[in-house]
Amino acid sequence: MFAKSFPARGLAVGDFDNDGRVDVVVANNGGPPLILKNNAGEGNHWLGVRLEGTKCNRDAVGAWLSWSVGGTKRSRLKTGGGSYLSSHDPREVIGLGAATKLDWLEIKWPAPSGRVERIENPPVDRYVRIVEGKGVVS
Ligand SMILES: [Ca+2]
Repeated sequence: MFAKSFPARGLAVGDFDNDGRVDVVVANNGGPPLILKNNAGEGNHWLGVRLEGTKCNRDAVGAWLSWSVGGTKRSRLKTGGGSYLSSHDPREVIGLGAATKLDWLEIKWPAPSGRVERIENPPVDRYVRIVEGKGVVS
């Protein structure tokens, strides 16, 4: 809850300082944006991924990301946005908490591809670029 009200019209999330903690920007009608820097979870581990489709759409919107940390599996749908006139950071951040290792990461690329790629022991605490059909390229 905020101490004051804002004429907010759109919200986008993204890691604008590349520290692996996802920040928030709120667009305000007729005023400056509100920027909320995420200071939580310092010292936790993470992996940031930039998906690049070749057969599917280039931003891989609609891809399913699944991963395992310490044997616990989670998954998430990659979206392009969801708020008024806003689009999110195209990168996804996978939080690992105190874990220092990601067991694996699996990407199910959206139609018309449908390809499933599994990356064993991906790097952590950095951003990587994953190209459809080529795995981690940088
Ligand atoms: Ca951040």
